[in-house]
Amino acid sequence: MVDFAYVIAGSEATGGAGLQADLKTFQELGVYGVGTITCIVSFDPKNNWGHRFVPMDPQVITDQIEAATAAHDLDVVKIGMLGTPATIDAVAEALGRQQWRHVVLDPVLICKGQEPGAALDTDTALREKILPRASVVTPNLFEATVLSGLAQITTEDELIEAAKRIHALGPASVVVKGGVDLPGDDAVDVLYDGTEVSVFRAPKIGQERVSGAGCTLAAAITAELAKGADIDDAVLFAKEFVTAGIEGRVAANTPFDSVWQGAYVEQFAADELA
Ligand code: PXL
Repeated sequence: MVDFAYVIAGSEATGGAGLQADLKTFQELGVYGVGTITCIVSFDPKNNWGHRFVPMDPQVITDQIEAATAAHDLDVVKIGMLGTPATIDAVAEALGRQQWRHVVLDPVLICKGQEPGAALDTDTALREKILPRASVVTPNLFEATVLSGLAQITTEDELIEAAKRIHALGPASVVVKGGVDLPGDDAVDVLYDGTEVSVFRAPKIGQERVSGAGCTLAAAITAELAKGADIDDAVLFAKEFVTAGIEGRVAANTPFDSVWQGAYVEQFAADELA
């Protein structure tokens, strides 16, 4: 029987990030995806592709979660962009209504186009109401800097220190992603589970950010956990999956390319045929 993976996240209208990237990842990895929309981001091509952001009515989020969790016995969920204190409250309340085997949190902090004041409230609500419920949290360099309170993160040791500080805020495991912004030739990720530190590396592919990379990594971790993998194996695999997706990225009229979630399976099929 097929395993189920659930995602509660924002819609990103170009298809590169957010719920769209999550559901594509789930499908590629052979799990049945179920999605709940928290907010809608529509980049504005007339305004330098800036973010236009509209949160869902919290009741509509609650209704979607009610429908999804009544229809299916879901126990592994990914949380992506939530958007406002009110949407965070609705999601936190719903998360508390049942037991979860895993809650994978991609702590999407600020979205351009939001008021800085509102963003601060949102960060605080995320930190207080969602982060402690996470079994895995996957901050990027910026999010790890904000959550850890470190002045900066420029080395692998600082990446590890950030992971330890974020672990102290409640989540069971922390994956801090160095990405293209951490100096060095490799894209370095650090996993800390409260006892052990594991470091994952892959050579950087260019120096440009690719849209959907963070979403895809967290979604791939979620899919692997849904299938029964342990966290170490899930992170190791997810890094391979997203690395293939970055290599196979698709160009767009936006200023950035997008991850192609089909690249891993294409590469795997090509290897099988070779
Ligand atoms: O990549 C972060 C992200 C997540 N979720 C949504 C987004 C974005 C970035 O644009 O729009 C909905």
